[in-house]
Parts: sequence; structure tokens; C-alpha cells
Amino acid sequence: MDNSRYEGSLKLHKSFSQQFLIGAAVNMKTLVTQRELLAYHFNSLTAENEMKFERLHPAEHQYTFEDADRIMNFAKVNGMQVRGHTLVWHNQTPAWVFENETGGLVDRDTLLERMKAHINTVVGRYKGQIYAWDVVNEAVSDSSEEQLRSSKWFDIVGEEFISKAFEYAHEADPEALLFYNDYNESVPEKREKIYRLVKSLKEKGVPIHGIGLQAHWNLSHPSLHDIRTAIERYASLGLKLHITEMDVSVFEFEDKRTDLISPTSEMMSLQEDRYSQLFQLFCEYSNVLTSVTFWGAADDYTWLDNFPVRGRKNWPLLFDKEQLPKGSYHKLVSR
Ligand code: HAH
Repeated sequence: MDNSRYEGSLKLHKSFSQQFLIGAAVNMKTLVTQRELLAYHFNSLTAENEMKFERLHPAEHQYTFEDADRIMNFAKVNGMQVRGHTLVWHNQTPAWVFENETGGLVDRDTLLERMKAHINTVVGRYKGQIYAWDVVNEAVSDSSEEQLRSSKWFDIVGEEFISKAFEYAHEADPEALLFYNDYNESVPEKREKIYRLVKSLKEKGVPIHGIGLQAHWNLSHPSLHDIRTAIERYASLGLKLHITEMDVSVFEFEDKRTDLISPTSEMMSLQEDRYSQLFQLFCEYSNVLTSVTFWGAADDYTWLDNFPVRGRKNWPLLFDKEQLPKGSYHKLVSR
């Protein structure tokens, strides 16, 4: 592979090799367009979409592994680890999973059988090659009244859908590390709900090994104090922590501007400081925090383009839209 554009520069993952793995989410496009960047600076990969239920299992008796296999192969060839994302989620799951022959809601036992078949086939296929799985994604509710969000999984199975998913995954690959993954993980109210959920799973003896902090953050929120408190709280459960989907949006939540065609120099300088403070914090907890994955690799492609504001580009990562290192990268590797 032609790594000449990066040669001589310090590999991002090398710079943190004593602390944690450094990962990036990829898709079929970026696996090609960012291949040199990925192979040079990262030592872990996650499929942005290619291992989700709808992609792997579009119909009951049909599994489609081509794209996921391609990611596995890229990782293997380049000596990278793989984090699996995600087995049970309320989004990007095909309708057939929840339907019976007449188009009504499937019964509880059948849904659990389908969950088990899915997990067994997917986790089994990559046994020994995917070292950690996001088993359940985003089951906790953002609204203050409820603990778990309403979803087809929850409405049909009840809260046990969570423990079942972990049990099935553990059976399929007893060596894989199993994670509960969520966003707004550092917001105090939701943090306590996630804590309560995972604590109850542990008390029931459910095979869960870690909590994934998605870390979709921006230049000022959540505060370093709230992030530190969340890390401490989750770590107190005796579990591993992974930062699973990190990005630092240059827009405040209230900022809905769509006129910027490049980031302002103020944004870039705030982002440098923010990344450097965040990684300093991560390093303090590197005994429990063992992996940091970005939800993308460079600003030429990010899921935050057009989301949540249509017609707006974002610049949330460590490499720019030419895939060259940003100030944030330089500050991290020269710390
Ligand atoms: C994450 N959700 C998902 O875990 C990931 O699979 C997806 O690719 C992107 C982000 C975060 C999220 C969202 O999608 C919608 C609203 C809030 C948070």
C-alpha cells in the first residue's frame, strides 16, 4: 500500500499504544478511499453499517456477509483488531424480524428464537476474529419518565431482551468481550439509567464485560466534568470502558447555520484544545478505558454531514477533507 503521504509522521495508534487501541468506523466507500489513512494511523476497525441486522440478515433465511467480510479481510491484511457493531438495536432492523406470517406482531418465543439464530450465526461466523461486540445498542430512554425506550424488542419481549442478547452472544463466542453501547452517556440523568441497567445485569450474572460510550460530542458539551463523572461511575461497576463512536462536532447544539463551506479558524483551534483535553482525560483512565474508536477517519466523510441539520457539512475528526492531519492530530501526538 502506498503510505507515502504519511511517511515520517507518527502513527496515531503508535502514539497511544501504551494506553488503548485507536479505531475508526468504515463503510464500503471509505474502505477504498481512505485505505492508506486507515492502515497507517489506526489499529482497529468498526463497520459503520455493514454488520447491522438489516445488512447481514435482510430476510429470515438469507444472510449477506460480503461487505462485512471485506472489512474483516482489510483488518486481517493490515493487522488490525475489529469491534463488532451491533447485534440488537431498535434501528436498522428489518420489519420481518417482528412480523408473523399474517403480518401481525410475532410472538415472544419466536422473536427470541430469531434473535438467537441471528446472534449465533453472526457472532459464530467471526468467532475469534471480533474481539468485542456491541451486543445491545441504545436501549435506555432519553426521556425522563422511562428507564428503557419503547421498541419492538422491548414491547414484544420485555426487558429480558437485553439479558437474552448477552447470553446468546456469550454462547456463540465465549471469548468475545460483550458491551452495552449508548449515546448521551455522559448526561447525568441518562448516565444514572445506564448505570442502573448495567448494574442490574451484572447482579443477575449476565455475561457483560463493558460499557461503550458513543461520545458523539461537540466543542463544549458535555463538560469535561460530566465526562469524568460518567467514566468514574461506569468504571465503579468493575467493567471495561470503550469510547465507541467518537466525534467532536464543530457546531453547538443550537447552532443550525448552513452557510459555512469550511470550518472557521476559531472552530479548529477550539477543537484542538478539546481533543487534547479529552485524550488527556482518557489517558488518566487507561487502566479501564482500553479502546477509542472514531465514527469515521477523516472529514471527507462523516455521518454528521447533513445530520442533524440538512445541507450542512461538519468537520469533526482528526484528519481533514484531504485526509491530511489537522492541528488536533499534531497536538495529540506531540503531547
Ligand atoms: C449512533 N447513534 C449509532 O450507534 C450508529 O450505529 C450510527 O451509525 C450513528 C450513530 C447515535 C444517534 C442517532 O443515530 C440518532 C439520534 C441520536 C443518536
